[in-house]
Amino acid sequence: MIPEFAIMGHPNEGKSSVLSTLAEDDSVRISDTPGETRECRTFPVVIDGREVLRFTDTPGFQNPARVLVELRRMVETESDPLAAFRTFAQEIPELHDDRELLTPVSAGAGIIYVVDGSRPVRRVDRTEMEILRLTGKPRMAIINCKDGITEYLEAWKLEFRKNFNSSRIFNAHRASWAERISLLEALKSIDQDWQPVLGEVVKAFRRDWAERNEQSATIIVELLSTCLRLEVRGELQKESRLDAIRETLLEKYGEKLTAEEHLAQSRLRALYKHNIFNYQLPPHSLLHSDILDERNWALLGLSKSQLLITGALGGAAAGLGLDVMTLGSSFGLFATVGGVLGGIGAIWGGESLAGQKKILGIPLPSLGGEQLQIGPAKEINMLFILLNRALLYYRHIINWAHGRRDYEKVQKDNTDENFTREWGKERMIVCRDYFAASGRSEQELKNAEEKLRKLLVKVLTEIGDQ
Ligand SMILES: Nc1nc2c(ncn2[C@@H]2O[C@H](COP(=O)(O)OP(=O)(O)OP(=O)(O)O)[C@@H](O)[C@H]2O)c(=O)[nH]1
Ligand SMILES: [Mg+2]
Repeated sequence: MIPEFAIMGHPNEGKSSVLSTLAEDDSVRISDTPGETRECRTFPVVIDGREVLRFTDTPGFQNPARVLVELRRMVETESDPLAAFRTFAQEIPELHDDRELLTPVSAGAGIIYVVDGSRPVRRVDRTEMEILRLTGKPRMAIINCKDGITEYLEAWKLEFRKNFNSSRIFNAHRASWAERISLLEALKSIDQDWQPVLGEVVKAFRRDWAERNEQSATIIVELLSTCLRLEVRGELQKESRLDAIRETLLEKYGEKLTAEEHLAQSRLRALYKHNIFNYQLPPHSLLHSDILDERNWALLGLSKSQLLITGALGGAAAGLGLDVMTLGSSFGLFATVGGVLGGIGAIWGGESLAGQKKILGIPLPSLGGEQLQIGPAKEINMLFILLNRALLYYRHIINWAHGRRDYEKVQKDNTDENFTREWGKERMIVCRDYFAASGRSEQELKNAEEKLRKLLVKVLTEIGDQ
């Protein structure tokens, strides 16, 4: 048996939004015009190619007062009052829509009743709740506080206690993965007969999520490996203007990094079923900035002690000096490349540049013959910039509810965070070994990649549970 729940309620309360978020389906039609949903439509939840659960979207009640009168009458006289009501309503045009919306329940679906809890309880709500109680089906009420106003919550809860087996607060726009799972867990309790099968559904959801985290970790490691090995070269002519070449090369390098990042982001989006997804990241997000933007390096890079753990200060300290770093200088690839090439530029008046392969222990850009090269990255901070950006994106994606469509209104609800800054020695060593392995044998690299991947699965799980 595949459990089915009909999402019911008054028009425009957020029924379709709740469904979209619960089923992770962004094809559900949502709009601020009451009456957007005109017919019942079922959305299956498919895991591993198998349908495990169904949600049915329904139109809002049109004529609840009349429905209640008729249904009460039928409860007195009929063994299957819902079926009797449907037969009766067939001949009455004004009950047509209400007849429609009761179809799934009449066929055995459980009820999820959605109200916008940011407004007071009205008489019509009591009428609707009474109708649902009379159906005798397992039912749960969901308070979807559209405007975040909570002063009416207690009054709603009081009503719900009378009419429902269980009630929950669930916001269609902000519900995270953890809240979705917790809602499904709660559904188990509304009917004993459903417990075993819903228990299996919850297990399937958890397995599926764990599997997606495995795949996300793979996507991120692939992104890192590609980006860290990335190289761009430019010809250096005697008459070349070094600063111009520097700019061009950096630009190319930055573009390639961005292209790889976008590719990984679109793979992550697909994995979390964001198909029509074109949401903009919060306007202030660092993800809008270029990977080589100095802000990134300051905010998403390593702390000083972490740099020490990873040995990244080895060459750099000599050149830049610790004091520069403690001043908060955005030490990293961009600054170094700028600095190094600035330095070369200064002596580019006829002097040979051959032999200037390493400056500050960082062979980028190195000068091989007539070529200038950026990459592969030799600065471990690069790994952390890319990683933190990937984790930021991951967090945006998993917490972006499918029912949320107000892309343009995205405010500061996601703060940028340096996920790795608090990482201790053990995790830093995994990263350092991975970074160092890129110059070693294929096998060593594979092993190090796998260790990092395993670490990332843990990290992603932590982010999801927050
Ligand atoms: N701010 C905010 N708006 C919400 C939330 N849930 C729904 N809305 C908005 O409320 C409006 C109605 O949402 P729908 O999900 O279409 O409501 P419905 O109950 O399915 O409406 P009908 O199909 O017309 O009965 C849309 O503009 C939604 O974006 C929420 O949690 N927060
Ligand atoms: Mg709707």
